[in-house]
Amino acid sequence: MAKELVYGNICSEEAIRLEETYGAHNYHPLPVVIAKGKGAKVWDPEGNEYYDFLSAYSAVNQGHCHPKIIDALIEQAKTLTLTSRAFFNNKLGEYEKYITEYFGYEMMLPMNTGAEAVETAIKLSRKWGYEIKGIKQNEAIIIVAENNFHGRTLAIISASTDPVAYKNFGPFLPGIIKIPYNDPDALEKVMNKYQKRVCAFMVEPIQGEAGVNVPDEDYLKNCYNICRKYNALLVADEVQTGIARTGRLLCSEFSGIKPDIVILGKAISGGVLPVSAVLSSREIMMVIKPGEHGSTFGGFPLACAVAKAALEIIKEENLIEKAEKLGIIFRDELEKIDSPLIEKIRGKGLLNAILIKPTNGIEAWDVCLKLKENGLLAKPTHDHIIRFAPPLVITENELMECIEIIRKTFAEIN
Ligand code: IF1
Repeated sequence: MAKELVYGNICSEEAIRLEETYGAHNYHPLPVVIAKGKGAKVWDPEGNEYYDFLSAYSAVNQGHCHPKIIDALIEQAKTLTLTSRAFFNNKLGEYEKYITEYFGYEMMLPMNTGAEAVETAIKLSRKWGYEIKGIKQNEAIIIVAENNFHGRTLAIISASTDPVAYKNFGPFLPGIIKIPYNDPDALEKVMNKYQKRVCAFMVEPIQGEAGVNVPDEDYLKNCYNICRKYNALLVADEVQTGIARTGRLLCSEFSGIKPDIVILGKAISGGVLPVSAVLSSREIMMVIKPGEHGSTFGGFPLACAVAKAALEIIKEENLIEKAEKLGIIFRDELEKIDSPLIEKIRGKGLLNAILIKPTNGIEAWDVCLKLKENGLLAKPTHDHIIRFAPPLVITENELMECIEIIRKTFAEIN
């Protein structure tokens, strides 16, 4: 007998049936239905409570439905939502000034999804290559790292080494070279060979989808120096690692370098609206002239109000320091769990993962199902890796409660 409804008017079973009947099967969700979110917690329609350890892939760093962001959304929505860029408006310039000063860059280009911002960074890098570096027309090369994840558009999957992301979607974009991640020598070799044609090296400071793949401490700095040596741009995709997630405002700060171009998304809006941004110097950004790039909603007033509130929260609630402090506690406590299923624990700040060693037919998916039963939502990436990324607003007490849930789950599932 299904439990009575607490949130909304559709029960879990019906919600799943409707998605499976009418929606594309482009995901394989964990069998849980979320009807309400607040802070680090979510609830299903029957009122069962879970800790959210995915945070919509690091888009909800500020916690679900943060009141300050929701108030900003409602206030602005009553006044003006969208003008398009055919006209000026009274919110975009103020936001552009705020976000460029916030991250320490001269200019920004506002987009909506992370993938659109990545596409923007690719176009910007190529145009900079032709017009500033002097690369021959249609010869520009962008270097990327194997096992990357930058989004789902055709240009971006042309850079992917994951057959699940690119199979049967060809033909692909030319001018992309893939090299091993965390291997500066591989970058040096390709840069040297194609030095007149390379416009950029685009890389995630930590590879999220690849399973929270943390490179050597000096990796990004070495890549930065190689880019300087060959007059190419270092483009950091911080869509997932940015906005305090790893214990710094930007993960690239750990390397002590400032990427030439930074790509932001997800938690810029605290998960309330799709908001993304590309940040760079004036010299780079000004290669794009009126009419050469844009989007209907890019930088719309509603997004400006929401993003400004979401970024203010990061500082007001000290979420950078919190992510670093709680991340250390989280990894230390996970290391104490004695289970044949746990092969490795890795991460930075509150972006962490457990590499599962399939044992007695038990896999990461089974662990996630048991975690769900015990009140914590996490999902495997690449079969055997469970990513743990709670909202950064999680309290230390809540985190300790979650560590107990994880400990209990591994004890039960062996
Ligand atoms: C899916 C993955 C994460 C990203 C980085 C750009 C984008 C993403 C580093 C594009 C988006 C999302 C997309 C979502 C699942 C999730 C994901 F598993 F796909 F790879 F987080 F790891 N750069 N990542 O992580 O941003 O266009 O989605 O706004 O596509 O399944 P987007």
